[in-house]
Amino acid sequence: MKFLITLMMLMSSFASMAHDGHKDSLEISNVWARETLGRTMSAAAYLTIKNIGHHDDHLVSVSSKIAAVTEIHLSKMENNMMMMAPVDGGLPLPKKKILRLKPQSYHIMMMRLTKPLAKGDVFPVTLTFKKAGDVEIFVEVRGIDGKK
Ligand SMILES: [Cu+2]
Repeated sequence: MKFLITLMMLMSSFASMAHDGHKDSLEISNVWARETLGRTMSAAAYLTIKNIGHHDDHLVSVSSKIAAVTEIHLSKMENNMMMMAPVDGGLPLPKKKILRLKPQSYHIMMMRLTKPLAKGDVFPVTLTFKKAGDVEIFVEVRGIDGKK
């Protein structure tokens, strides 16, 4: 009986993996993060989310197991310095609209990483949407120049 429950849990996790990057209402692409250099123990992840559903949605929160803290951040120039801060309340994603998390703009911030990120690594991040619920995505780590 115990074995059966474990097997069912496994199967349900495979089912959610099959949905990677694509819940019916969302099209997720260009998912990547920059490798970390030296002793840097924080990293940003980027992606493009298109709402192809019939309803407005909202990216409520993000989480990952590779960092102690994972937050939605916004970078912006202030007094000629690049500053970043957590975004309160998440990000709206109206139907037919595209949300781009990209360098010098919105990003997923991971702080106090459990280990450095090396080019070629892949790690999961969970996005939580108001309508679409939890969506697991797999982030590809690229070089410091943003190239594969
Ligand atoms: Cu940040």
